Amino acid sequence: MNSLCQIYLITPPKIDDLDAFTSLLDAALSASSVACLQLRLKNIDDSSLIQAALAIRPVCQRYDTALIINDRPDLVEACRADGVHIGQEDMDYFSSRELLGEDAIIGVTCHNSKELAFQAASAGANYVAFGAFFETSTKTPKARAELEILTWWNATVEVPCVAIGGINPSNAATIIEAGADFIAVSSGVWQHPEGPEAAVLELSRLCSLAPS
Ligand code: TZP
Ligand code: MG
Repeated sequence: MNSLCQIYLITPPKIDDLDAFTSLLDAALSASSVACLQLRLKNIDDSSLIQAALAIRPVCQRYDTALIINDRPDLVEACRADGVHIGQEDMDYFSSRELLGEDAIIGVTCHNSKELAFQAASAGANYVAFGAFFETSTKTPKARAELEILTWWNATVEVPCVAIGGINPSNAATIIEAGADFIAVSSGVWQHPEGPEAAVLELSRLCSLAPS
């Protein structure tokens, strides 16, 4: 069954001021419904990551946004998060599931690979992530993905797919129309010239125009 595409927000790679960020996040989440927030911080020690998660968690709860920790199934419990996003080089799906239990959300990076996505979905992943769809300065992506994989996945498999990589309000329409269940966006929100709130609002309008 077709359903509306949803927003999957990713934090900036670095948060200098947690108080300022939680306010900014509050404004962004207040603009429109955001399904998930992925805490994706690079070059950070475990205790600072946990501290950031615990500061962000109440804001996510206020707006009914699931908190997902990037890369680190082992820190999900300490972060009191809802789940984890694992890459192909992180703890594997089965070990992550065993650690976190049936209720946790576990998403898996699958680049542009139908095979990796089938493996993850049949193992029980809650979502598979494809990307990068566009140029991005947030990460040096391991692969570039084509729109076709979203359309094919949407028509073939029930497990939702997340599209990631360089998505912003100016290019999201093609991704949504191709069949993404979620659009994962970082810089397109945090670096939007009119601010994160405007970006989230614009993305949610695009989501409501085109059922995926
Ligand atoms: N994986 C592929 S591209 C990417 C990740 C985590 C970065 C997403 O950030 P942005 O700024 O939305 O391109
Ligand atoms: Mg990763």
